Amino acid sequence: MKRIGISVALAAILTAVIIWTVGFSVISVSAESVKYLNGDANGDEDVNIVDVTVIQRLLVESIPDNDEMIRVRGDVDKNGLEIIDATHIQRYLASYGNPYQIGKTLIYTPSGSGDNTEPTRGDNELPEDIL
Ligand SMILES: [Ca+2]
Ligand SMILES: [Ca+2]
Repeated sequence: MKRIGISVALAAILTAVIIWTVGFSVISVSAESVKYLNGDANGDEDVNIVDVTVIQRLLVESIPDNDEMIRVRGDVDKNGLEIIDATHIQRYLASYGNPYQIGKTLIYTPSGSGDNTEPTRGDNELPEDIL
């Protein structure tokens, strides 16, 4: 009878450790995910001409991107930050269409395992309506 009691106690302790570990992992993963507005390069929760300027300045290395989030938020077509991303934002601001979900809330997960909604069109490919 004493052995059964010890086994039950060990099982309870093991279960508690597993629950604590799994719970901690879930908290860690969710803490890494970041919501952002696609195209909001400076992270002020608005997409406007300042974001175009921030992208241009980052590309000529006149401002730093310490946490790499300017590149994430400004890369509207999700193929790396390039000057065409600034152009896409300018076109969005001028109401020439929005094929890259600019202004939509997306989720960035640094590991790449989460929902990094990818409105990808292709490498530097312009929307057909401007070609
Ligand atoms: Ca902004
Ligand atoms: Ca891009």
